[in-house]
Amino acid sequence: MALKWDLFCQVIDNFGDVGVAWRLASDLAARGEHVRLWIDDPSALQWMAPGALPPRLELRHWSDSLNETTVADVVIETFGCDLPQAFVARMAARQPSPPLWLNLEYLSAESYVERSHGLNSPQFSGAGAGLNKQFFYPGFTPRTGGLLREPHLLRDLADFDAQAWLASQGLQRRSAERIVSLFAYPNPRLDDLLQALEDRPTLLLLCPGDAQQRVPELLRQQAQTNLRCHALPYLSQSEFDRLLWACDLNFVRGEDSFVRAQWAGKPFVWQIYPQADGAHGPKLEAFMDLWLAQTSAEQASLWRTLWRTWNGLQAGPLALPDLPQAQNHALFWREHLGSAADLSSQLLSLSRKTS
Ligand code: TRH
Repeated sequence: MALKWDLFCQVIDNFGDVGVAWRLASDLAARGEHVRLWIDDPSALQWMAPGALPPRLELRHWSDSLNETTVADVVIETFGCDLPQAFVARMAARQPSPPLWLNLEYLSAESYVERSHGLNSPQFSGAGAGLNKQFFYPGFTPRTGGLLREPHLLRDLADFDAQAWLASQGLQRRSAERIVSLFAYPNPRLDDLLQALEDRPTLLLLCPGDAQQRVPELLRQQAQTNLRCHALPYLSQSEFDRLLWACDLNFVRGEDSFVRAQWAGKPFVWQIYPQADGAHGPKLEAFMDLWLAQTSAEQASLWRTLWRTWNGLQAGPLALPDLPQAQNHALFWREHLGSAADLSSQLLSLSRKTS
């Protein structure tokens, strides 16, 4: 029987919070669950998820939760956002069967994730006294909560026609041209990346952001260039996925586009969300350890150097490794990830065990 879900999302900055929450909410709803998605700032959904809401998905403003009288079977707070106390009090009052309360954490390949996934945090005081909150960690290994992967994703990928999709965006690959997408935080190595891409004809597709201003300025200073640039508008999430599927190399950032680049099965470069305490360095290394474990030492070293350089964690030249070789690895990695249980399936089985 379908369950009811309350999914809370607080937008801290950028688009990752809302991007992950929307994907999860729509995946659960598409699988027959009833989902209320509570967001404090839904503005990005106008372009990320335009059109009518999918069946069984309700969108609510965070502040509406204060007046809400019902509490769903499962309550998920994303990324440790603290739930409104009035709502928590109603969760505690939902007796004899309080909701399954989960904190969906940030994605990381670090070893603490396997240790922390599923840990309980019994609430001894406050509005939620008597309740238990459980940590749910997404991840890349079987002892984690997995990654978001809609049931139709791999089928859609197999049926995808890159040329037709590019044409739908008014784009066409020229002969021998490489297509690269760029979704990035402001990056002092942008100029070096453009230099590295000069080695052959390249169509560079720029997502909204700092690079859309800077790349044309940087290229204007060159007499001749192999780069053809195109500024993209904000795409819907499903069109954004297709952008990644259509390119030969994707530069992505944050959390959600980082995962989608892996499903795209194309070589990619991850710009990790920088943290003031430097915690992003070990997080980047932990992912590279997993991802590059099955590649040759030479390939691994080239990709490590590129990723560290793009992330400002290593000085020196920024060079692109051989893409066809990396393409094989990207397909291998996607198949490897695809053999694990996806995040929504894991949530569904957890919710059935406990409700
Ligand atoms: O925007 P981000 O940098 O988000 C970040 C990270 O999630 C970070 O870990 C988190 O701490 C911080 O937010 C608060 O990158 P991310 O995670 O890739 O999210 C971008 C979302 O925007 C993703 O769902 C894809 C979507 N998107 C589109 O749908 N269309 C577009 O045209 C573009 C450029 C992005």
